[in-house]
Amino acid sequence: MGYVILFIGPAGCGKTSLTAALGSWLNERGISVAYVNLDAGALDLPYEPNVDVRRRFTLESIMREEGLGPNGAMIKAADYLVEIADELAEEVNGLNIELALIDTPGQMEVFVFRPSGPALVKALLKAGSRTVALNMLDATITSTATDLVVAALLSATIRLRLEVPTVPVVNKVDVTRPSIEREELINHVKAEEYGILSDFVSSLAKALDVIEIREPILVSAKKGLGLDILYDRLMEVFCECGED
Ligand SMILES: Nc1nc2c(ncn2[C@@H]2O[C@H](COP(=O)(O)OP(=O)(O)OP(=O)(O)O)[C@@H](O)[C@H]2O)c(=O)[nH]1
Ligand SMILES: [Mg+2]
Repeated sequence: MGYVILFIGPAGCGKTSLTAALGSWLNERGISVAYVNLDAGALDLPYEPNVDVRRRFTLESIMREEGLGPNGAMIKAADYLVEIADELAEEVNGLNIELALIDTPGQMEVFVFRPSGPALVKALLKAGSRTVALNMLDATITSTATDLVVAALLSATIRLRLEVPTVPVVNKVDVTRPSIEREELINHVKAEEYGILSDFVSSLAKALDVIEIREPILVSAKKGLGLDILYDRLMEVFCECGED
């Protein structure tokens, strides 16, 4: 049985960079990792993928062969992922490594809200892999308390769609660091928004406590910041999800 980390997040938040950065960090500490690329549109990757969806199809091949534009091809690629989910999961589970790092397609909504993400997770669990989803956000567009509540909400949404534990992560903190004092969060939210929306976001902040979505981990894939804290949190979550 292997451990699997899925890197999920909006376009450009740093999924590919963090996959590579965490992989190198783990390798330097003697932990063997495998890289899995699920992005059919990726060109150059900063890591050498052990499993790569592009060996089966690319966005370009789909566009050319099926006469589709980039958006149609992206959706098609996600749908093909459903068909090969079991094969990919077996391939990942067959690797002789401690951790598999799975870099997901650029557009998270295609992965999370269409059937491909849930199908892949189901296949990974069936193949015996213990799986955690890292849900990533970009610090440069996550600066307010309300943004952090939205981040936690997104984490809850991913957990509900994929049915695996999630760890919220804010990347690019070398550029800017959001303030995340938990006790202050609701007051911050109140200060940021007014009227109905304020009450709504405050209620969300409280509701998220109930399902124990925790504060995001602040990292920088570029500078290698926060990777030790991220690793500790991941290990905690892997232990917790192994208890049932
Ligand atoms: N400053 C800074 N830039 C970063 C960091 N991580 C990634 N980037 C930059 O953000 C851009 C996108 O990074 P990627 O790793 O390709 O992000 P991604 O989420 O894989 O992107 P898509 O797969 O295209 O959606 C690149 O220009 C990276 O150099 C970081 O920690 N700090
Ligand atoms: Mg990427």
